[in-house]
Amino acid sequence: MKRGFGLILIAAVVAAIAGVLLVNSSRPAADQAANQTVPAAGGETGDGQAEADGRVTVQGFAFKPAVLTVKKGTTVTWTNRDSAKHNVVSAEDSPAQGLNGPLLAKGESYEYTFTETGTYQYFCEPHPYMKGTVEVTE
Ligand SMILES: [Cu+2]
Repeated sequence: MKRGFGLILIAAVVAAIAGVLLVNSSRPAADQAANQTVPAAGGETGDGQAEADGRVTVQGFAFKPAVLTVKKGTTVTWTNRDSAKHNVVSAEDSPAQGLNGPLLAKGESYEYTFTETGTYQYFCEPHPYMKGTVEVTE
């Protein structure tokens, strides 16, 4: 009788431990699933914004990204993050023209809306080695 009760107690403890292990092993899987949906949702939002507008950062005497592809009708914003002044001007031999921004101080931006498709090559007048391209597609 006493021994039978002991076996039941051990069985109950084993069952309880197994239950805890099961719950713990299923939790990380649930966390992983939750974590996986967050970046996926963020990525979709980022893609949507990339189609709606374009951004180029002017930093370290370079345009980032150096080549940006956008759809026709997109407004691209260049923002200077350098202490040095930069501008955005169409290269003379660029297939598509139209970029002619002012010298931008740190934190200032230049916007241009691309209403025609084409390859827009540009550079920075004070630093002609700074070059960038915007590919505008249908
Ligand atoms: Cu420059």
